[in-house]
Amino acid sequence: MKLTLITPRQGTDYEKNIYDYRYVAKFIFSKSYSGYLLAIPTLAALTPSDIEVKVTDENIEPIDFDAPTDLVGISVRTMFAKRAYEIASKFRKRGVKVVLGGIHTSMVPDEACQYADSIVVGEAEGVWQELLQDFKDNRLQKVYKRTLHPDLTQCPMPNRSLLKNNKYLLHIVQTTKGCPFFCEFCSVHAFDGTKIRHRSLEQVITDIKETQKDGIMGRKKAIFFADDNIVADRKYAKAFFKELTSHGVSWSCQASINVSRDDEILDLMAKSGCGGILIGFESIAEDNLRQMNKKINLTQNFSEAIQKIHSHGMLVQGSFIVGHDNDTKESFKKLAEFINNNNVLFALISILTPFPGTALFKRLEKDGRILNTDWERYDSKTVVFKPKNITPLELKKGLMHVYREVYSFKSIYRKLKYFWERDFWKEQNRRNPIKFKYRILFALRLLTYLPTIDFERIKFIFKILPWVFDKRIRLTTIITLMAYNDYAYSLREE
Ligand code: B12
Repeated sequence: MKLTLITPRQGTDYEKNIYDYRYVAKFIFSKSYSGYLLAIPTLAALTPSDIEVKVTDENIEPIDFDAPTDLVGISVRTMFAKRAYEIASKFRKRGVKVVLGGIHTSMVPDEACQYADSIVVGEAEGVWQELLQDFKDNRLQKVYKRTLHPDLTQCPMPNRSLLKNNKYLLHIVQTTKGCPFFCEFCSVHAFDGTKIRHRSLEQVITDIKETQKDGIMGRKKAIFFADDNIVADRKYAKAFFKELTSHGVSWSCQASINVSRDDEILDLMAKSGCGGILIGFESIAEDNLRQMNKKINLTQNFSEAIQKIHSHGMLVQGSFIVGHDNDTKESFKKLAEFINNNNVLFALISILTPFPGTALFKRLEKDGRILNTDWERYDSKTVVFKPKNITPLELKKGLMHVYREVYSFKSIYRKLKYFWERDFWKEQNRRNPIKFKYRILFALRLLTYLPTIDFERIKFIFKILPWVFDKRIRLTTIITLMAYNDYAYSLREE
């Protein structure tokens, strides 16, 4: 039996997605993509060995719709649900049975059922083998749903051997699942549960060792931990970071803001190779935080938290949402100033998006404020609901304003200088030095960006050129920031 597992591409202008790093890869003439969906190697690992598995990620390769296959499994998130349904329809037309799974499928099962022969609601562990057996026995059910969340210590290690690993810049690993918070815009508590479940340290370390077998530009690949909050279970997290320290891994993660209260944990994170922590600040206005029920953020001074994390040698990647009910036209300027004044080098700004299954979706739907459910537009940079105090166009323009303010070359340079003056990347550069030949290549590549009429860019390139040969800077950081500048200016009003 042949099974094909598919990741659909992310929207039509998916190349202009701040998360996908194609922009960054382009700088080094690479076609690499950020990272795979962990669901795919997870499903591959759960599949019995007598089944031949093929994996296709449409973000890095086209789908062969004529390839021989008996069953297709597609992972679905809202922003690529439309494409997932198109793919499913094409295979079904050919008579191939299709199974859909993932967060979107689980939040709108009735919709997903229309496009599939079978769906999995929730996590696949514990139902996937049953589904495959039913398929073999020709009695595939329409819906498979597990009532209890799986014990992660009993789950197999993801099987990454089928992925085209050389096409990805990062590896994705997970240590825990679940989230005890009930933020209005998020569906994680409904999907993964509120109790933190974790894999055993042995499982995680074995998994990590496996990922360190391949590299990029002569280095081992960095890891992004797909936990919602890597420090949710502090005792476990500390034990894990201690264990990780001897493995020489570079990594980044998501964590809640209260991580900044614990110097011991920050120290362990930095020592074990953490270079950046993505924190969901969501809004700098208290009334917004209250409305979205993000209680944890109300207990902390954001500026102090950022400074504390920076003082441990880790960058804060700040995630902010615009379009809350208390946001006005003035909010965008304030947000851009906050990001710049606090030296948040990497800021991710999203338009509030009512993903299905969230309390936010229910509230806006009840109030007749959902403008459309064209899932392709649920990409966090398109307005899909009626904002309260501003128009949809003002919201989009506000997003563009913030991006352009924080990623203007002037402001990138100012922030880079701040970190350069403090020799911020000392430890990372010692651990992972950049070879001289790469510095030369980098300088030459920068020069190719000169024939442009963008004077800010020209000034920036001349100012940072000497830094390229300075050990205090990280070239990957410069590349990423230049890519983000491109992204900021690629945003359109509609
Ligand atoms: C890691 C992560 C990221 C990483 C991405 C890394 C990557 N390559 O995946 C980063 C930080 C870049 C990111 C960014 C964003 N993310 Co995100 N992210 C996550 C997170 C925390 C974990 C996902 C993960 O890897 N889980 C581990 C795997 C193993 O679990 P899984 O994918 O759910 O798969 C299981 C089941 O779903 C099922 N399954 C999945 N697929 C299939 C397929 C079949 C056939 C079957 C049978 C079963 C099945 O079985 C699997 C095993 O149990 C989730 C939250 C969460 N806890 O799920 C949010 C989440 C997926 N992200 C979300 C969002 C909104 C975003 C952003 C839009 C945020 C923003 N505002 O900018 C961006 C968009 C990026 C993009 N364009 O895709 C939402 C998506 C909501 C939705 N309805 O689609 C989630 C659910 C969080 C939330 N707030 O609700 N994200």
